[in-house]
Amino acid sequence: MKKILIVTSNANKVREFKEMLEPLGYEVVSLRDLHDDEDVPENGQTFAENAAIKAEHGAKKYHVPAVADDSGLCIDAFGGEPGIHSARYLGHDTPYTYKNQVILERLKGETNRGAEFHCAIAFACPGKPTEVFEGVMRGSIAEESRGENGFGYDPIFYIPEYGKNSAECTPDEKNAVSHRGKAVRMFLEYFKKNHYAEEQ
Ligand code: ITT
Repeated sequence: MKKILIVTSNANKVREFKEMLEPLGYEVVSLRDLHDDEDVPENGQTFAENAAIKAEHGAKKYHVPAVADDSGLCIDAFGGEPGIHSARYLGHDTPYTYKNQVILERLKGETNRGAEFHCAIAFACPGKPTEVFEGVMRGSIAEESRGENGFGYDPIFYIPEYGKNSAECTPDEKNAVSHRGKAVRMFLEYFKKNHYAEEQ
């Protein structure tokens, strides 16, 4: 089994990485599996910088190649916010039902509802330059929250390709078009091309 360390404590990200990587024969190990709850300071200015900070931290700490994901929702009418602050927006531990409700309230009557999810995946290998792969999913903020799947802002994110909100999509539907799905596929191509995919 080929192991990939994902430097995240977000269980939903882990689930999505597993959905995409396990069928290809990879074993996904996360900080949760290592009982590591250290909070890595994300003080970068971009998704790519923050992903690199997290991946390099993990690679250095565990002396293995490590992957990290930094992602978020950018809303046009909010000038791209919450963006890299998506996890902390309205409070880190605030339930997403509340965060999503606040966003819908703030956009009431707003016709400019464009938005996009961004994902930067960084791959840090000890002794080598860090590589970053970025994916974007363009859509809009729905008029109402719908769906039980996914996580975070998925219930209020409308995906035009499917004509429904992200949380109404099956995991396969979401992963096929999502910011994370696109970045994971770019990462995998690089990973295989550079022969990292050997047994570890
Ligand atoms: P780690 O840093 O430990 O990976 P985190 O949750 O703090 O976990 P981020 O700083 O990258 O991760 O914040 C990402 C936030 O963006 C996440 O908590 C969600 O609120 C939102 N987000 C990212 N991808 C999403 C997706 O696919 N669907 C819904 N919301 C998403």
